[in-house]
Amino acid sequence: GFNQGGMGTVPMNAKGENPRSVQHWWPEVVDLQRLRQNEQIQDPLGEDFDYAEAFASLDLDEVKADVAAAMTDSKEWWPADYGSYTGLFIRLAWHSAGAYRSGDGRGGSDGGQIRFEPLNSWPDNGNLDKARRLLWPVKQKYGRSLSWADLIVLSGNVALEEAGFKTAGFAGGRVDDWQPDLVYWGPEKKFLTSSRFSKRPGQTGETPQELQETLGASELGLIYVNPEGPEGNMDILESGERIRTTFGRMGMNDEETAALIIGGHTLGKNHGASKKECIGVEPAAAPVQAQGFGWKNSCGTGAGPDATTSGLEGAWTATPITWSANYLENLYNFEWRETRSPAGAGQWIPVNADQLEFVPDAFDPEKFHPPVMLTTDLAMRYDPKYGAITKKWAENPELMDQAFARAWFKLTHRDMGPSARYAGSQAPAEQYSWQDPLPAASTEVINASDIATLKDAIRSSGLSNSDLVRTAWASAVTYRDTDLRGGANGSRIRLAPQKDWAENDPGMLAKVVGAMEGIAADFNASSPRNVSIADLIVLGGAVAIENAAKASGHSVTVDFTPGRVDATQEMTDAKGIELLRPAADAFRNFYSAAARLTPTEMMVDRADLLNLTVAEMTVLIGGMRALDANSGGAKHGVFTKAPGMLSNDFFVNLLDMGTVWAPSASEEGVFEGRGRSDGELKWTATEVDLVFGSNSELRSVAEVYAYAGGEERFIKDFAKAWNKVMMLDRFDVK
Ligand code: HEB
Repeated sequence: GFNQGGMGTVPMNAKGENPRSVQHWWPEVVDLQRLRQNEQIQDPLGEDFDYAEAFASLDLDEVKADVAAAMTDSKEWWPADYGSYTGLFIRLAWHSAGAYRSGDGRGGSDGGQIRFEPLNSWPDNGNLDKARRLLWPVKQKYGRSLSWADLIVLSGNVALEEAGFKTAGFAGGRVDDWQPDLVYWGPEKKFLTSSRFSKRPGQTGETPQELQETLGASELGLIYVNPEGPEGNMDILESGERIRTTFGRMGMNDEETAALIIGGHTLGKNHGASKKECIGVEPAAAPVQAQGFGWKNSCGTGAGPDATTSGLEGAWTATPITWSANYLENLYNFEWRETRSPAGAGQWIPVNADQLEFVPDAFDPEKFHPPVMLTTDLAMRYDPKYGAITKKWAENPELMDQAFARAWFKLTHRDMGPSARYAGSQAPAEQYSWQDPLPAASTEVINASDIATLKDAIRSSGLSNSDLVRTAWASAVTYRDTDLRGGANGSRIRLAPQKDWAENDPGMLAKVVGAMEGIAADFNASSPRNVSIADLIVLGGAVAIENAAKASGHSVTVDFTPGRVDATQEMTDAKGIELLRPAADAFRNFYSAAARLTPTEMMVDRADLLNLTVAEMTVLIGGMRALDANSGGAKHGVFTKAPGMLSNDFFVNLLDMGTVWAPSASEEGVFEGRGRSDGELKWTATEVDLVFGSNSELRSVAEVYAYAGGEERFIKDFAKAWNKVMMLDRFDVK
């Protein structure tokens, strides 16, 4: 592909007289912008608007009929291939979902992020600006009851269904964002400039190669891999390895990956009629009169038969708008040779192509072409592992159809979180392991007097405040607001792999869980209602915080909403859960070699995954330190003479000019605080403690909690932020 745009025009609004960020001058200062996004009110639909409810009230069949009508309503400004936007709509849905990466849950269809830069202008998303404009009449008709994010995925489903394919279903409930997510998409400064598959040090052979953790694509600006093959070399086997790595990063196995590629390329075509020089800049760089359209093609009619997107050209099957098994028939029945598209891109056609002109032209009913394959398509046959799978499907196309239905549903729904978030009447009944399923909630939830009884039982269990807080936090901190996975519900903290994570202090954890199981057994034997371990773990945290506040002379009630359930090991996908493991958790002063960023950056990243604001992050760190809740019982940052008591000592002592800080001579990553006058060692700390004194924005919030008389406010805010974290995954309650 060559659709990089970038003709060197200076965007009309870039005079360079804009304010510059702090990081422009001092790149080393931590950027809190991601958390600022969490505190802005940014929804023009109104704060009280309940999207899932609005969506559920739609007549989904009517909406689908409207999408189907738009799909065959060919516009002269972007004429439909074969009279239908089938392929375009599927590609739109796939690219909106396909930027998802399982490492941190970022990307994906939720939020409708493909509407915004950088995704809107990614080279790989060429001409998807047209696809969304074609859907605008449907979006306009349903307004706020149909989010762009839902409409984009739905359009892919409708296209598949209209083509005759039976999908697994569709769930709505994706809430639109109104600004781009701040995502680390990669280190590069320019799109499509370098491959990320660098060789390991000392490695000589061709494969395997590494891709930096959490990134999903082989080059910046692609959804996954270069269609022409690695770095444009038409190396089929190497291409197969890269497909495996990049699709693996989105949590797809070989079977799911092959099904997606085969199913996707059963329909639609490639667009590469014109030369690279014909194609204008991407939407973000286009002049205002282009009204959001990019990639203006100045050759021929610029669209229809002259359309150029990837620069590759041709269709894979004889049935580009009808579902069929023709992709695998072609892949296996023919031998393939290299050729070039009119635009000059490397692709493959059958060796006897001139005898195989059975693929219809997109516009001229008299014309026929040979089928084409991309280098990545040929990997579906020649890569030994993909080949073993696809060979079977070639003989049993209905197995491929079933695999594609499941994989497509996963692709387009996997960043929506648990099925409790699904809206509308057309979601499949089947539960999938990637949804992190939970058992049904018990109909009768524990009541206020049960909660009082259980709190007494926890109080007399002999468990320390620190252990209760540590355990509750560990159970909740796996939550990721990016793909709505993880969290305390299900109490998967009791199960492998979480129960064995070193930072969860397995011995301590087993003790707390054992005690909770005892309390639950006693209670459930004598009450008509049942309490879950998940609820008890969270309630334990609340009890500990209330106790610890009392010990410092304050009375606070931590909100508690019962109704959590306990998952079983069987319903837990251990490999999928392992992806939720925090490489660092500043709240427990934990940092591991697996961390990709500095301790402070990891803290901000985790706070962002927990949807926290700057103030919430600050108050939680201070409170957790006072509660002595560090992983492994480390004392770093526990700036108090009374650990386990809920006080604002962390802030008061951090800001005390009587302490001078210096890196420890013996322990890397640790700092020592000594009395300014006597040189006596007072405290130890890590970077994530000291940054609340060194960073000017964080210090300004730390000051609030260190004010004389600031402890009351601190405890109230801490309890509130704590409950927010405990409730992050409660999609079952409004
Ligand atoms: Fe695809 C198209 C590549 C996967 C679906 N793709 C396409 C193209 C290319 C590609 C280059 C052309 C574009 C234009 O227009 O020019 N893919 C690719 C790659 C991969 C893929 C490299 C990985 C390996 N796909 C895929 C998937 C899916 C798809 C997974 C789904 C599921 N595609 C698609 C479609 C189309 C495409 C539907 C067509 C579009 C139209 O028609 O427009």
